[in-house]
This record gives sequence, structure tokens and C-alpha cells, in this order.
Amino acid sequence: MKQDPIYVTQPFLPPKEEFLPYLEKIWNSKQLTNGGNLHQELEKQLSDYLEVSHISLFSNATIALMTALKLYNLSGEIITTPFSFAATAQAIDWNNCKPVFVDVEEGTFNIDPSLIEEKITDSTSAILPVHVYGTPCNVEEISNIALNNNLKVIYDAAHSFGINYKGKSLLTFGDLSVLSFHATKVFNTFEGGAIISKDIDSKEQIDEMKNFSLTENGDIKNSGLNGKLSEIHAAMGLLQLKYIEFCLNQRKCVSDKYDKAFKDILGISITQDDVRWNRNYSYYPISIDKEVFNKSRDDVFENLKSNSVFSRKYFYPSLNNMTYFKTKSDDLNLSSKFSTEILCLPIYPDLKPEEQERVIEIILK
Ligand code: T4K
Repeated sequence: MKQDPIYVTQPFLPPKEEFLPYLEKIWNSKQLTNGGNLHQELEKQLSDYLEVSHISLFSNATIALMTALKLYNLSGEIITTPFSFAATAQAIDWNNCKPVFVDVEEGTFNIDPSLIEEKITDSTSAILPVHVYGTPCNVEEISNIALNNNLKVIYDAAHSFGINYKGKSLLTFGDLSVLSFHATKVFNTFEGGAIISKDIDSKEQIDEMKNFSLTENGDIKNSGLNGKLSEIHAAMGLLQLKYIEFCLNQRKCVSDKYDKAFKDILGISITQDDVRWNRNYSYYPISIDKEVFNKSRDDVFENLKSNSVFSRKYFYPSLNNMTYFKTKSDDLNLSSKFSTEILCLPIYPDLKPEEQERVIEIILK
């Protein structure tokens, strides 16, 4: 018998009735976009919730990343991780810069700071690390390297909504951080994203850039594009924020249940808690060691699929193995290895206990 599909994620949708008053507001005001009231309110509420001083909302994280790099007019080479989603390297490419990949570390799957300096050249202008699955990068070491080599640090924090590191928002590290509010993320505005900046001058410049760089008198003095978030997206964000603690708790319950099921299974590794940071349970990655588990990651993926469970191989292939970014490099071994071993399992607030049991049972069988 065909079973109901289970996806790697499903967006949390607040009750429709609660969305209708926002629609009324939008219909009455006829302000659909260009920094309306709901947009302003969401920026305010998010900066309070995330404990950051300046936030600029965007239509998605990819455009936000492109804008963040453009803010500093970066050129030449930008050091980044190959273990990420396409958007990380694409934002570099759209800035006419070259992504230079540095391998990742065991445990966090994030860029390995001890390998960064050997890749710095006279052309290096910045570092673009990713907090993969919301796990913080080694922000202190990255900051030291950047300081010593006069480099900007822009974090791709697409997965890092609500993460604190040593008691303060992870988004306050580096020069800028970029969040994603895509439908598949912990906090979603259908599509959306944001740049977190440290000072009002940067925020004002970013806000101008995302609005074609038009100045008040209609002049253009800088590179610009359209990266604005509409009022309807902002309305969704305001409603999502009301339910964010519920969503995070639900995700934690799912994660705890997987932990219990997999913690003693030889050949399966799970994410370990660390007292220095909290988790947002945006993804539930497991690493499968074929030699020990007797089945490869791809075997498990196919097996789940044939039972209508659609897990995801985030991130396969490693970016350095993608045709467009192909890098002749034999020192990106861990990223390539993780991309063949990691499987992201279904995790989202509405995942039913019996659905999760089905996922676990298929894997353990
Ligand atoms: N940096 C990093 C590190 C990122 O991971 C991402 C995006 C970005 C930057 C760029 O952020 P944005 O520009 O997107 O804001 C998804 C997302 O499209 C992408 O946002 C995300 N990372 C990436 C890791 O995953 P796909 O191709 O896997 O998405 P899709 O459509 O196959 O969705 C996965 C599952 O989610 C579906 O099987 C069903 C469910 N789903 C999805 C959507 C879109 C729904 O139930 N409803 C939906 O509306 O890329």
C-alpha cells in the first residue's frame, strides 16, 4: 500500500484566520511593498527577538548575500567553505569574485580555521564562512585571522536563526551576517532573508542598495538592485514570530526522539550538544559510516525514498565538485567525504510521532 509522503521539512503555517487581519490592513493601506508599516514592524520585532542592533529585511538570503559582499566592493578572491548550498558560492560569483574553498572540520562540518591562512593571497579580500545546520563556526579564530590579514568576514547564517554563542547572538560576529527566511527554514516569510549589520551607517547603505541605491533626490551613487521584502511577506514573519517558541520546542522534541533512537547505533553519528551554544534544530543530519553500518548513506536514502520518505543529501555534491565551481584540489577531502555520508532526516514542527517512528524504523531495519 502506498504510504503518505514524508518530506525533509514542511513549513509551519499559523492559523489562516490570524493572517486575514493582516490582509485587511494591506488592502486598506494599499501599501504593498517598499518598506511599509509591516516591514518596519518586523524589523523592529526581529531585532528585539534576535538581540541584534540593526537588521535589513530582504526578498531572500541569496540577494542579501550578494548585497552584503557588494557593500564592501570586494574584489579578487573570497575564502569560503565547499560544504554549503549553492547560494554561498553563487553570491561570490555574482560579485565577480572567485570562491576559494577551504576544507571543513570534523564535528561541526564548518570551515576549518587552521587551513585558512595557507589559502590567503594578495588577492584575498574576505572570508565567507557558513554556520552549517546552525552550528557556530570557530568565530574567535576566524576573527583573529581576519584581523591579522585585514579581511572582511561575512557570515552565511542562513541556518542560524536564534542561535546564541557564549551568551550573545551568533549574528553579531563578523562584519555582517545573512539569514534566510525561506519556506524550508526554522522561521519563514514564504521567501525572505536579512542582513544583520553592526552600525547604522551600514544599515542605511544596505537599505539603499536593496532599493536600487536610489537616494532621496533620485540620484544613484552606488551599485543597486531590488532586494525588498513585500508587506505580505512581512505579515507572515510577524505571525511566525508569535509561534517561534512553539516551533522550536516541537523541533526539539523531534530531535530528542531521533537522538534516543540513534545514539547507540554503530555507524551512525549524530550532532552533539555543546554548552557554548543552543540549537535551533533546523536540520537533523546523521553521518553514516558504510563500513560500520553496512549500508551507505545512499542506500539509506534510496530505502527511505522507496517508502515515501524524502530525506535530503544536504550538501551533495560538495561545491568544489559542482561543474561550475570545479576546483582542481585534493585538499578538500573532508567536505567531499561528508557530502557522501550525511543525510538530513525529516524534522519540522508538524511531524507526527507515528511518521517519525516510520522514518526511524526504516533506517534501523
Ligand atoms: N546559504 C545557505 C547555507 C543555504 O542553505 C541557503 C538556502 C541559502 C544560503 C540561500 O537562501 P535563500 O536564498 O533560499 O533564502 C532548499 C531551499 O530552497 C534553500 O532555501 C535552502 N538553503 C536549501 C538548503 O534547501 P531545495 O531545493 O532542497 O528545496 P525544495 O523545494 O526541494 O524543498 C525541500 C522540501 O521542503 C520539499 O521536499 C518539500 C518541502 N517544502 C518546500 C517548499 C519550498 C514545502 O513543504 N513547502 C515549500 O514551499 O532547496
